[in-house]
Amino acid sequence: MCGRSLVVLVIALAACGDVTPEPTRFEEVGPDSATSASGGGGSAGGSATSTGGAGGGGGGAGTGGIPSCDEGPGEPNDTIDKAFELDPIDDCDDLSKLVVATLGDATDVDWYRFEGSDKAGCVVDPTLGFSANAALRLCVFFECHRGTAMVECPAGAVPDSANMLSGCCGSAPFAAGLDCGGSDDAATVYIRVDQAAAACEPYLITYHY
Ligand SMILES: [Ca+2]
Ligand SMILES: [Ca+2]
Ligand SMILES: [Ca+2]
Repeated sequence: MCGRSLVVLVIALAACGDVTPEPTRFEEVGPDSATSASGGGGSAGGSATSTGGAGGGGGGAGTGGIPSCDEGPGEPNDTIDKAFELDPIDDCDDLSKLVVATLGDATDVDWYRFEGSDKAGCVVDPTLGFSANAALRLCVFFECHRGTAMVECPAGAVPDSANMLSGCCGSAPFAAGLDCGGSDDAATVYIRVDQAAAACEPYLITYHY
């Protein structure tokens, strides 16, 4: 940058008056611009270093960060693609499905998934309940087997999305409305539990479809 502005200055000076010092000046600018190029290389090196640092941080969170209290099905289950697969259920459900697990700390995220099928004569009414001593966030996201999920979040729950899937989040039990746009409202249902207000927070989720 300094080299360039120097060139501009030199050209401006040259334009203003005598032309004699011109060749000598350009000899000086050469090494200067080389220096600024090597400065650019240095800044590229800096960004490579910061990328390396971010990678290291991810590794630490993935493996070393699981507290010993963090018990539950499928741990580590901190991303949607690592969601623990629960037994499939249909919409003639008996309300007896539950998951018992623990949020290890404020950074722990627990993902679960199940297949919900739509049978004639029963109602698709995906409902999540939970009990825990401290506050946490409970979310549900839907992937319709056919069609696009139209999700309705009841009062107290807010619309949210994960991995392009629509859903709802709440800090109290809620029943989401789901419509896949056709006669079959079968869907893969993803449940996410996170944002524990306390470390080593045990919780119990009930769910039905
Ligand atoms: Ca049902
Ligand atoms: Ca957990
Ligand atoms: Ca987890």
